[in-house]
Amino acid sequence: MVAAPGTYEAWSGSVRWPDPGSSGLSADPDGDGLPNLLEYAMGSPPLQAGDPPLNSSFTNISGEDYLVLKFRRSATAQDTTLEILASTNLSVWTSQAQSTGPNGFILVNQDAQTSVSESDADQTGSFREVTFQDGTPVGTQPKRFLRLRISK
Ligand SMILES: [Ca+2]
Repeated sequence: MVAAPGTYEAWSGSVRWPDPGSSGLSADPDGDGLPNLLEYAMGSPPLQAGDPPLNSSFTNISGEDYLVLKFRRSATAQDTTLEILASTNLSVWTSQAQSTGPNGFILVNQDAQTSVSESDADQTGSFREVTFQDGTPVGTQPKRFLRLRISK
């Protein structure tokens, strides 16, 4: 049986896993802290440890700093859901934006300053560079956190 294109199973079938136990969704055969599901969804090599394909920064708009999250995602995966969430206390998280399968991110939080954009940065059509800008100025909160949740 051939796995359907754009699925984890098809991706996994294209990797030369060192042993059968290293191909699972939560396995981390290169030991870089990214389980295979994240390597798949973010388009990073599962057998070659590297920096996490995600970084955060600030942008200043009219004197206020806002958190910015940038990461790469697969543009071909059909079976993943990516969600950006925000929190002020690491216990209550609110959804900010979501993407299902190859579809672009849709804003859940409609705050005026919240934005999400995607580009075909490497011009291959295989990946999207996602830039999310939080809509809450960090100066108005004691703490502010963003996270990316990936599920299959
Ligand atoms: Ca890994």
